[in-house]
Amino acid sequence: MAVKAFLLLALAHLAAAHFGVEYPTWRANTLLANTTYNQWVYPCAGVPSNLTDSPRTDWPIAGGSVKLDLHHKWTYVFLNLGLGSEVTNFNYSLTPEFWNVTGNGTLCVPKLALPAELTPADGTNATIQVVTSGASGSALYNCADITFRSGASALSSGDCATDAGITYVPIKQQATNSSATTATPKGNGATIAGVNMAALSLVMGLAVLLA
Ligand SMILES: *[C@@H]1O[C@H](CO)[C@@H](O)[C@H](O)[C@H]1NC(C)=O
Ligand SMILES: *[C@@H]1O[C@H](CO)[C@@H](O)[C@H](O)[C@H]1NC(C)=O
Ligand SMILES: *[C@@H]1O[C@H](CO)[C@@H](O)[C@H](O)[C@H]1NC(C)=O
Ligand SMILES: *[C@@H]1O[C@H](CO)[C@@H](O)[C@H](O)[C@H]1NC(C)=O
Ligand SMILES: *[C@@H]1O[C@H](CO)[C@@H](O)[C@H](O)[C@H]1NC(C)=O
Ligand SMILES: *[C@@H]1O[C@H](CO)[C@@H](O)[C@H](O)[C@H]1NC(C)=O
Ligand SMILES: *[C@@H]1O[C@H](CO)[C@@H](O)[C@H](O)[C@H]1NC(C)=O
Ligand SMILES: [Cu+2]
Repeated sequence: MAVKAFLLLALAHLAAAHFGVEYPTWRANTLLANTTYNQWVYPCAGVPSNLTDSPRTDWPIAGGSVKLDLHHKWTYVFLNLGLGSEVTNFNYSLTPEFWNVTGNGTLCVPKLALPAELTPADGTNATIQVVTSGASGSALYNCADITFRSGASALSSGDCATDAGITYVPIKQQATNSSATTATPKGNGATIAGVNMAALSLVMGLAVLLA
C-alpha cells in the first residue's frame, strides 16, 4: 500500500516536472499526450528540426525575452543557442551562470543577453534550447526556433510578467576541484554540496554533449 502510494506520488512528480516554453514559441507543444514527443530526449524532446509548419519567432539581434512555465518547487534552467535553420550544434550558452528558479509558475526574463562573441546578422536563423534539471541531474529539453531581426523587440513588461513567488538566482558554474569535492561538509552542507555536485555533473555532461 505504502509502496503503491509512493509510486503514484513519484509518477505525479515526474509529470509535474515537465515544463513549457511560452516565448519564443516552442517548436511543438511537447506536453500534449497525443504525440510521441518526450522531454527527456536530447536535444529537442524528439521534435525534428525540419517540421513543415513549426513556428519561428522574430527575436532581437542583441537578445530578447524568454518565458517559461515551470511546474516544480525549484528547477535548474540552462539556455543554449545554435545557429542555422536545422540546428544540431547548440554551442552558445545564454546562461554562463545557470538559473536556480524557485517556485512553480511562469518565469519571464525580459532581456537575455547574447554572449559577446555572438553578433548575428539580421535574418539569421537559430534555435534556443531550454534545458531544465532537478537535483538528480537528469535533464528535460525543449526548443524554440527564432530568426534574429534588427526590427524585433523584447516583450513588453505587460507581456513579460513573472508569477508572484517565482524567483531565480544565477549559479556560478565552478571548475571541478577534486580536493574541494572530497572535503567533508558540515551541518546541512552535505545537501548543498550534493546539489552542487548534481548541477556540476549535469554541466559537465552538457559540456561533453555540446563539445
Ligand atoms: C492533439 O491534441 C490537441 C489538443 O487536444 C489537438 O489540438 C491536436 O489536434 C491533437 N493532435 C492530433 C494529431 O491528434
Ligand atoms: C526530416 O528529416 C528526416 C530525417 O533526416 C527525414 O526522414 C524526413 O523526411 C524529413 N522531413 C521533411 C518534411 O523534410
Ligand atoms: C558554433 O557552431 C557554428 C556552426 O554550427 C560555428 O559557425 C560557430 O563558429 C561555432 N561557435 C562557437 C563559439 O563554437
Ligand atoms: C505550485 O505551487 C502552488 C503554491 O505553492 C501549489 O499549491 C501547487 O500544488 C504547485 N503545483 C505543482 C504542480 O507543483
Ligand atoms: C529561416 O528559416 C525559414 C523557415 O523557418 C526559411 O524559410 C528561411 O529561408 C530561413 N532563412 C535562412 C537565412 O536560412
Ligand atoms: C581546490 O580546493 C582546495 C580546498 O578547498 C583549495 O585549497 C585549492 O586552492 C583549490 N584549487 C583550485 C585550483 O581552485
Ligand atoms: C536551488 O534552490 C533550492 C530551493 O530554493 C535549494 O534547495 C537548492 O539548494 C538551490 N541550489 C543551489 C545550487 O543553490
Ligand atoms: Cu518533479
